Amino acid sequence: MERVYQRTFALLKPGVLQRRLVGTVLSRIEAKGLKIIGMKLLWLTREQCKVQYGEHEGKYFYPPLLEYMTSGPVIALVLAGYDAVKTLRQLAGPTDPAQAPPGTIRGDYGTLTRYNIIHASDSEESAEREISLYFQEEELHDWEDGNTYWYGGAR
Ligand code: 3AN
Repeated sequence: MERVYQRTFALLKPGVLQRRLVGTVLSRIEAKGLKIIGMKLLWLTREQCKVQYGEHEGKYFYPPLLEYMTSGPVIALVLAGYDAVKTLRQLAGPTDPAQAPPGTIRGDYGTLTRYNIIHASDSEESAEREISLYFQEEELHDWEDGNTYWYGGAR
């Protein structure tokens, strides 16, 4: 199947900052070969959070999800690479960290679903929608360096 050079979106959740794991999680993302093309420290408002997680409104975990996601700052990331959406979802692991295998970010650093470390977009459409919630296009900077070869060649 042809690989698609694409962007994806991630949020490192408040617990990642509070546990001083930002560098650790970023290292995992970088080591995989995904390219950071946008990054921001944000403290989400309830309104932003409702837009982010609107599809879950009405579910039992929705109110605590909003509570948690607005409890402290998050890191918003735009990542680029071949099959970036799938690659990041695989690296993040399943939603429930107890089911996430060791070697995945959720499997290695999380225990509870509510505090599952990272949000990763589930499709290219969601990624583009989520990117536009937090970033202007001028704030994103794609780039190439000598390592591009190892991650699929030039775009
Ligand atoms: P994912 O983040 O793996 O795409 P979603 O979209 O089903 O999973 O859930 C969004 C977020 O809602 C999760 N990252 C998690 O924080 C929270 N969540 C989902 N399911 C549960 C649950 N059963 N209990 C508590 N929180 C949940």
